Amino acid sequence: MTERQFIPMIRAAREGCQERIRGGFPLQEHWSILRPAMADPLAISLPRLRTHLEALSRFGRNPDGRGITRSCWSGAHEEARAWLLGRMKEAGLSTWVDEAGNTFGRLGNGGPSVITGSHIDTVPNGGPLDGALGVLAGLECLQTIHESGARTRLPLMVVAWSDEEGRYAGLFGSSAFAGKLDAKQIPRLRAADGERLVDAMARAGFNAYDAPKARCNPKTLSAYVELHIEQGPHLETAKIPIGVVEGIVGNRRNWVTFRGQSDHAGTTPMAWRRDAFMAAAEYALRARRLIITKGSGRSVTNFGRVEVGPGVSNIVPDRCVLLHEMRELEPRVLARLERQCLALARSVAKKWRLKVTVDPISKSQPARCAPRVMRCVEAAAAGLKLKVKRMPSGAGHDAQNLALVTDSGMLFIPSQGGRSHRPDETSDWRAIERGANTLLYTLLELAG
Ligand code: HGY
Ligand code: MN
Ligand code: MN
Repeated sequence: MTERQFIPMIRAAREGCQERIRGGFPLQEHWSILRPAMADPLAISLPRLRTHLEALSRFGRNPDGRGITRSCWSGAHEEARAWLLGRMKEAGLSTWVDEAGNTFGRLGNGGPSVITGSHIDTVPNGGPLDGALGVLAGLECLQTIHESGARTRLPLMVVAWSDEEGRYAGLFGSSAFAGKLDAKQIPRLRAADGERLVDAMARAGFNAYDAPKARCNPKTLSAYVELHIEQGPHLETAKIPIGVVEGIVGNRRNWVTFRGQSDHAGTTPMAWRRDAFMAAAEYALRARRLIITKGSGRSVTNFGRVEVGPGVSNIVPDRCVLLHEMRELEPRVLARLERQCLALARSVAKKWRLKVTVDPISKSQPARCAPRVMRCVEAAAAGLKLKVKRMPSGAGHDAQNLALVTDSGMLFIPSQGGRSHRPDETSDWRAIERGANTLLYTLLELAG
């Protein structure tokens, strides 16, 4: 069938489909009409996407050749940003970087944009797909559309959001874009090792105090959709290729500092000791229990860092700092758990006759994904004859900030063994191709 023949079909199907969107019908018929009719249906180039994923994974590759450490604003990250801008230009996109370090590529003009993307920063010793997949699959989709000569009704954009992993502040770039960045916090933001955000950004050529200027005008946006690896075991276990994200957990990250009394570790009677480490250890175990038993059943918590001072064998610790985070999909449950943990910290400190302070680092709100975006992902998957599963995201993502300013959603592909935030994070190439093609048709649907 030639293009001349199937264009009218597209128009008819689209009328029908817009009808269905208004009427709330699923879009499945839309794509089942279209795709078989299309002589050579649009598809991403897996070889090119693979080349780009492998190239990006080399920036910040650890000396042992396994994990990747590409923290935002680091030399490796800024080299990766320059490389990405080059690929965006090659793909025919107009490009720019905003004051919060978000890297943009755009195809088309006029009208509110349909945005896709993710992040190119990684956790320390992380894997090659977390974030990178969403940015490079998004770029691949825009390049495929551009090369096909197809013109969408709305412009398309692909973005790499800065510091999603939160070395300094979680979801930093998309928070600034969504107008959520608290300017007063900027001088206080620092990494767990003490390095200040202001210094890290200055080294990369950015003025951290300008970051709030990255705030978007929501009227210039039509929708956001992000492709990401699931980072958990559910899709692989269920043998389902595409996850349609219904909601994204909120996160509370705090420093919990217990201050006691240093004493001789040999001569001080055990009952006399005001041992900061012991109080912190009791708090950690009881907070974990509280979140498991009093949360939603999906609530989770983690203690990713412990600092004990003065840190020598023969002195009773007088200071212990915990890096404590908790996550939950229901806003009220998350707020209650944070309050209960604060009360627990105070009661443990009292029991051990020492002081405790809880200092917030970052907080993100849980977000519900937009039904319109979810339906478009499901229609695109149906057109590709791929089964889908609606599910929550236990990981935080930039999409939850975009939900504050536009219709926002996500799609997942399975992670092998559910592994992520570790060097052996991986998904198979067929899964990556399915995810990227589903993203392609989701973008075509959202951008008309
Ligand atoms: O930590 C997270 O949830 C995400 O991977 N940034
Ligand atoms: Mn991620
Ligand atoms: Mn991550």
